[in-house]
Amino acid sequence: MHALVSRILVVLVVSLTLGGGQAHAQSAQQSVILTIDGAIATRNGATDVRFDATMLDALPAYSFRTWTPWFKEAVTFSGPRLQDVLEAVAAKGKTLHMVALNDYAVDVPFDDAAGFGPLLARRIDGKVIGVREKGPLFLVYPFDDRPETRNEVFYARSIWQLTRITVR
Ligand SMILES: Nc1nc2c(c(=O)[nH]1)N[C@H]1C(S)=C(S)[C@@H](COP(=O)(O)O)O[C@H]1N2
Ligand SMILES: [Mo]
Repeated sequence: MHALVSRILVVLVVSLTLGGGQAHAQSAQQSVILTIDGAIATRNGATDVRFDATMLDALPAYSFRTWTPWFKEAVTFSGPRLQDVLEAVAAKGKTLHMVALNDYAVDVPFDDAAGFGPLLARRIDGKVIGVREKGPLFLVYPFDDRPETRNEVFYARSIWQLTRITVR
């Protein structure tokens, strides 16, 4: 089994095992950051996978520093790669329908994950991104390293306050 898949499975099994009591289940419920549903093969809910901070932080962390349209200066984004999150849930599809807390939604081509290496950034300059500052997750492309992403198409895909991905 792929190392990453087995790693996330361990985290899923541990969170399911610990989730026995109702109080525990409730607190786990509150800490859900990202829900993924649709064409996935690994689940920890009936039809979806719910990631909390521990599960996201169990994935390999990547970071890059880049200019973006949203900040005056270059900042360092860090978090798991979109590609690794998709691999962890054994996602297969063509389109990622992404929905934000503010109801903004955008369709991101599945192949962007491997093609450009965007992050599901959870931190900016080392600090967890609050909901008021585009958190808890912000899909960001490495704009400085990949000039072909420096345009409106990719800015529109750069969804912040990301809360749900449906794999289609
Ligand atoms: N959550 C969320 N992400 C979003 C948006 C939004 O409204 N909400 N707007 C998108 C669009 S259409 C673009 S072009 C870029 C830039 O948005 P801004 O110029 O309003 O900052 O962010 C993208 N990400
Ligand atoms: Mo836009």
